[in-house]
Amino acid sequence: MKMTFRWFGSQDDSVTLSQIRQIPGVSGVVAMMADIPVGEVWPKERIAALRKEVNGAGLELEVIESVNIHDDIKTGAPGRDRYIENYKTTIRNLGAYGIKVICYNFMPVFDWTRSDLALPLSDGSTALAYEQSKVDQIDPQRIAETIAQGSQGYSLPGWEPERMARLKELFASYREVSEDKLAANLKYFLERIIPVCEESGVKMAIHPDDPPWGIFGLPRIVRHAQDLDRLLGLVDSPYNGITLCSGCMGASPDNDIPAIIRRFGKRIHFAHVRNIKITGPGNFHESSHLSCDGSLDLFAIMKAYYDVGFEGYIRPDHGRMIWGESARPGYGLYDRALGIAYLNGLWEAIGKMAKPAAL
Ligand code: DNO
Repeated sequence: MKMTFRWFGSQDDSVTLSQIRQIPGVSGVVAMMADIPVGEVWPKERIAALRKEVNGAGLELEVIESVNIHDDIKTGAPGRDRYIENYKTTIRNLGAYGIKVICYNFMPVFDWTRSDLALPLSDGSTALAYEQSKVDQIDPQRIAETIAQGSQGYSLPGWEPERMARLKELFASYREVSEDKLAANLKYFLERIIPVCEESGVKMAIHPDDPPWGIFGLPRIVRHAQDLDRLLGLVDSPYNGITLCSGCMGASPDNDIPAIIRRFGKRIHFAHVRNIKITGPGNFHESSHLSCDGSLDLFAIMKAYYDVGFEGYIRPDHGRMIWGESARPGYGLYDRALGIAYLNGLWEAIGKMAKPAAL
């Protein structure tokens, strides 16, 4: 596996490349370009400059999270072909600068959703949380405001203000989009871009829906193992793969993450590994990465990755806010660095137990 760390760029992150470089075992960063409007081409010069900056800090840039998908592609609107052509150009441009994996999602309107971005935990830290009854009370048209209030002034991935300003229109555009229609639109998209991925050496890795159940009456198609089966069958190429987010899919107790890893291992190109504490049906909060702090067994998860011979990219995911750090919710330095130390420890122990050294 290759351990990475998500980084939002020098203009938009409280964490610096030199800090990331000092986390033991990290080979590279996972980056994005939040200022490029969804649907537009990522220019080569920008990618080259980003790569130079990251490489200059002694880190690799091989994963992008995310190149977001324009809603016209998801709804199958007439404008979709133009955005698909742009996406193909972006894939070619990224491939030309050594990008190996693009993480993306196919969630209508909203990317990840939470009811609280700073829930106090008993140890004095804060974490992101989701409580269904609270979400049910939020007017979907106003959720962007609720989310922005807890964002500490940082931009939040997937919550682009220009899209949030058009929520009413966006909701209307999904009115006729059933889950089957959404899956058909994903197939249409993948059929056109995967050949370009194959030529460019760039693998697509879809992120599951977060949380992995329907919200606000919008269709959802990446929630559980059956969905992953369907997704991989839409275009049967290794370039059509998965970002397996343990904390996201694991929020549904029906999703057995180690079993999912064993089943889909070869098509998982990017692993997000984090823990969550399920507190009731439809309710959870994020926790430290440690197994004993959450509902997921991180040893079993890492063991499954080891057993399938995982050689892809991995990163810790959302951390708690600890030690007085002020950062983008979920994306501070400290708790994610602790998460990496723990994941590396598990990996080393699993490897050494699998192949004990001769005494
Ligand atoms: C939030 C992230 C998501 C994720 C996208 C992938 O913290 O997990 O925004 O990056 O859904 O496209």
